[in-house]
Amino acid sequence: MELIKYQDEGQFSSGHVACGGCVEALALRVILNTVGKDAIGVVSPSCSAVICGGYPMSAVKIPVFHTTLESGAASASGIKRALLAQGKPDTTVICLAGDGGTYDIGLQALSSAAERNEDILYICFDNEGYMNTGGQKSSSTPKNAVTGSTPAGKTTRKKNLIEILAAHRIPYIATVSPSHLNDLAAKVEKAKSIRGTKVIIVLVPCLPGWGLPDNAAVRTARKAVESGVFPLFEVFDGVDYRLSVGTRSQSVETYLKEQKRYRHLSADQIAGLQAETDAEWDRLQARAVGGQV
Ligand SMILES: Cc1ncc(C[n+]2csc(CCOP(=O)(O)OP(=O)(O)O)c2C)c(N)n1
Ligand code: SF4
Ligand SMILES: [Mg+2]
Repeated sequence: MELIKYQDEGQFSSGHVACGGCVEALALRVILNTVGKDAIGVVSPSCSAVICGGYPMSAVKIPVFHTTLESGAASASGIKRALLAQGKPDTTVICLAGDGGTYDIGLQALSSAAERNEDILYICFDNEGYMNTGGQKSSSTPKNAVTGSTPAGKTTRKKNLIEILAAHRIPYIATVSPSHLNDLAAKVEKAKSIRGTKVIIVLVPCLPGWGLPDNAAVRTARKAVESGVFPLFEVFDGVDYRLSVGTRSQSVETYLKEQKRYRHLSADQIAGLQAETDAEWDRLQARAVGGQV
């Protein structure tokens, strides 16, 4: 049981229109309260755009610029440079985008911003699919998962975005989970104090997209971390890997079994996913120093 050390500054209001039980809203609430009042949001078309809402009904207390799916990091770069020109270097420019807007359609803009080391905080809410348009696959969708556009299960692996970003040698990359909110808040706080491009990937078990009951998202996120399917770690300057949770305590099958997107899996397929997770875990262990959140 984790006691959440958390001060709500009122940066996120009730009455937003996320699905009841959505942990993207929970994570966004903690992120925005940690970032504080001196911030501007840049929001790509995604569930976070739906959650933030449109003027004058926004659920978030910071000004928000709704951008296109391709251009989140480019818009944020422009806003940050305008703030610098106005003599306001301390305002945090925070991108809120989905995995489709990050791994796929916005990747070129993100890569360019990372190459320029723009001073932005980029949050990717990774629900492993194009969810607010009905649940199509993205390049973040994991192997074997059923989506609206992969009805027999996706045949290819989840794109390793962290290694792509690490190759840009940006100062900070981290994975976080709504099951580990103290770790999430600490990483957002750390990112805020670093100049340059920071990217945080938030795992978001999506209730309709993954086929989960309304009360299962935090539990599923915790299983993702504890099985090693979604390890929590940080990468400094693209080379220095640090594990936030250095052990595994659950099987991959335990993580898969509550999700309807995996209910068609054979024992061989489950064993294959366990073997792939083990291999990735060993690779991460080999390059990281680790601990316990
Ligand atoms: C170039 C482009 N293609 C398609 C769309 C339609 N569209 C709007 S939101 C969205 C889904 C985005 O998925 P993701 O970024 O993963 O966010 P999620 O909805 O899962 O939170 C799509 C396809 C668009 N706005 N722009
Ligand atoms: S579709 Fe998924 S990510 Fe989007 S609001 Fe609903 S539960 Fe949250
Ligand atoms: Mg998505």
